[in-house]
Amino acid sequence: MAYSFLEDEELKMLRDSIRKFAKTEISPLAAQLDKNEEFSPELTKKMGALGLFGTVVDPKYNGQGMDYLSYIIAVEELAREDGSQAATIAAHNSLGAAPIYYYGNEEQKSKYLPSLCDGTGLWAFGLTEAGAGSDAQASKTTAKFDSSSGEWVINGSKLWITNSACELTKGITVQAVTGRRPNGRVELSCFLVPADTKGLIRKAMKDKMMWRSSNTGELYFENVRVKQEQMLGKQGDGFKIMMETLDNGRLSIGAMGLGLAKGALALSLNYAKERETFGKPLVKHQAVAFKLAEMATRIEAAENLLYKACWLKQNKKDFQKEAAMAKLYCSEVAEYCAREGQQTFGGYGLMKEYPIERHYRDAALLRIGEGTSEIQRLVISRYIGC
Ligand code: COS
Repeated sequence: MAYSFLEDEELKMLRDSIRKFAKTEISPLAAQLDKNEEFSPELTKKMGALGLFGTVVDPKYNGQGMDYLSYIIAVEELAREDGSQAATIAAHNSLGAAPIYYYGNEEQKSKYLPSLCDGTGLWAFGLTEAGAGSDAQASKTTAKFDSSSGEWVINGSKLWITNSACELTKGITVQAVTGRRPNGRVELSCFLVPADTKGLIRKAMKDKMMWRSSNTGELYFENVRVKQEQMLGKQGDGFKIMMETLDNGRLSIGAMGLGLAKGALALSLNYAKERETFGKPLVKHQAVAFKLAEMATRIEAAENLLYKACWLKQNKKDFQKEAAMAKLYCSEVAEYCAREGQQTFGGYGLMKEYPIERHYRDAALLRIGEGTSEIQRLVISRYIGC
């Protein structure tokens, strides 16, 4: 099958509608929310009303039934304006709803998905811990089976969990150690833990440099009891579920990088056309024009890589290597474009009044979150046979 991901009319319409929404609804609020480090439930619900929750989930569970590239383009368009809002949507879809959709049994899907697709509630992905970031198997959170009650009892903590500690949080998928495998390594399993479960303490983390209006939580599990039917997948499937979820998640982080880069280029181009130095617009100085040309070229390469990875996923082909490459490269292009864009703005680019300053800070997360650039290189190196 030849591959093509050139945009058809439907994708163009989707892109235009999300761009319009981002410009009219997100852009006017972004600087203030960032300054106040404030998560906006109202804005989040508006994104839900637009159909950005449960994007690729089957309509039979209330989802939007979009294809993967459509979802990725939606995230990209949000990120052009604001990384925080894009993060809320990317985390909810790729990390929140997706594991339930892909690994849940029929009962779990029918129970949880409809309310995660209707635009009112968020679900989070509880993998990272204070001592388990890149080394995701180093989890210390445990789930012990209590045979007298037939329940699992979870103890431990999680850190940097997007969408986990706000009023819209409905629950969290939690990875916990449930035993030892015959090969001596830890056995990890996943549990669906509703936000109001007794013993679960959720706190919003503050003083972030970036994504300041997305919600990031730290979670404490103090004898949190869950029933067997809240286990996602089989006992011992937890790490595989988490890793495969991250394979998909890398596409949406790639989209955030691509969108941020495109936003930075658009801002810089506009500014360079308006601002004059030495008697002519900046854009007519070769030093600036070449900078913009380099940004545009890297964006084109990033877009091709990301959309190809989406096409592979959509067509049920191996996409994991390309997803890691797209996440790595789009993050680097985002950071490059934010920095060069800021350079184009000169002193103004250092002021919060100009969105390029926020893009510059937001770009930093992309090479760290959902697998650092070093982890992406590790994953890619394994795929190419190192
Ligand atoms: N899909 C399915 N299974 C996978 C997988 C994937 N992408 N990656 C690993 N696995 C499986 C392996 O097949 C192996 O299974 P067996 O033990 O049954 O053979 C098991 O998981 C362990 O794999 P491995 O030994 O390769 O794991 P490592 O501890 O070396 O870790 C990396 C692999 C580094 C790739 C993983 O820990 C990782 O992705 N870390 C980054 C985590 C991350 O992104 N954190 C940020 C989260 S923010 S939301």
